[in-house]
Amino acid sequence: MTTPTQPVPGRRLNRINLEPTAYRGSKTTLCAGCGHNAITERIIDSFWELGIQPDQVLKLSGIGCSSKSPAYFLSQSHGFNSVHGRMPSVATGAVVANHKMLAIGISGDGDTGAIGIGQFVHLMRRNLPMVYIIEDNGCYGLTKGQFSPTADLGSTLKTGVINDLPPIDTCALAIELGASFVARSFSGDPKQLKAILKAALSHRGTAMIDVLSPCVTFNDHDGSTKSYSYAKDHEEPLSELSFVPFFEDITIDYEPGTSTTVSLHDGSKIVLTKMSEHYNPVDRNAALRLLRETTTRNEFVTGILYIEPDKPDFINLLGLVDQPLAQLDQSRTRPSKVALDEIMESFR
Ligand SMILES: Cc1ncc(C[n+]2csc(CCOP(=O)(O)OP(=O)(O)O)c2C)c(N)n1
Ligand code: SF4
Ligand SMILES: [Mg+2]
Repeated sequence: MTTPTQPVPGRRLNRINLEPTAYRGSKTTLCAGCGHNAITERIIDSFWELGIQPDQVLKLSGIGCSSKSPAYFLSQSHGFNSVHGRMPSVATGAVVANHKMLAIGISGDGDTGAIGIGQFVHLMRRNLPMVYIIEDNGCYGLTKGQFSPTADLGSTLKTGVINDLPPIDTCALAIELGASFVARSFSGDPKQLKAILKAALSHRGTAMIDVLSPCVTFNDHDGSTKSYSYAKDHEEPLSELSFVPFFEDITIDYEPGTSTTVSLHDGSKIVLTKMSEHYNPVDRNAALRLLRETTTRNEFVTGILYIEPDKPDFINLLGLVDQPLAQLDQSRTRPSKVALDEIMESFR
């Protein structure tokens, strides 16, 4: 267990008496200015502010610059850097083995949308309780900037090569497949990203967040739709988003009739104010329609696009006992000789 620091005047401690440094990892080796580093900072802030015990966290990833990120946060958590595109199956095994752990997976648009698309699809439809972040830069940063499947039609590489394939919208795909929390954000929008991350960490089910995260080395030029300037000019926040954790009693001011509150299973609340007219975040068809309409207008819509707080997660669906499988005695996980003999007998 991470040892709490003794309260010292002037030190910032969270509700479990840990300083922000207890949530940091090793020093980043990514390029200065890479969007992935900004996401790492917001992850550290969110875990610290929520007061999550670091050794109760599983960090998972695939391969890519993005997938290196778990090394840069929560050094006292459990981590597994899997094979390219195969993080969902490792996450599924780990969460089924111990559903008391809080799992967070970091992937890239290549790791998820190309080699890992098959695994992503099944993760979304299973509603495995975990936070799944795509650090989306529209390219394969680690292998020197080739187009990824989220690159927009007509966008260009630095060399001038034009992308002639349509993109995969990972948010639309996740909603279609049954993910119970789907959001989009931008690494350059720290306030919104932190609110979304905290809500995702408090949600029970798959929380999929696609975060536009510019690659400053290979994909931050005119002609890219995943650059800082393009994102700043085209971002359309769906609402103003506040997150109220279950352990805080905060009142949020808003004009009557202009807000929607979504309650999560642990008693935390997401308060969405200044919503786009008629938008209802619990309406799946509305979310898909919104994505289609805004994409057609070349808008990059951000916020919590869809949430279904009460959808049964994979652990409920499997009917697992409360005690983690990994901690059960063999007498409860292995059929006895008598039971096996009975089964064999039944095949005669
Ligand atoms: C099985 C396998 N195929 C291909 C590669 C080469 N490879 C490494 S990272 C990567 C793409 C990474 O792109 P993305 O997931 O978008 O991450 P980014 O680096 O952009 O953050 C590829 C194709 C690999 N490591 N393993
Ligand atoms: S190559 Fe691109 S994605 Fe990779 S660390 Fe550098 S800026 Fe980030
Ligand atoms: Mg990428």
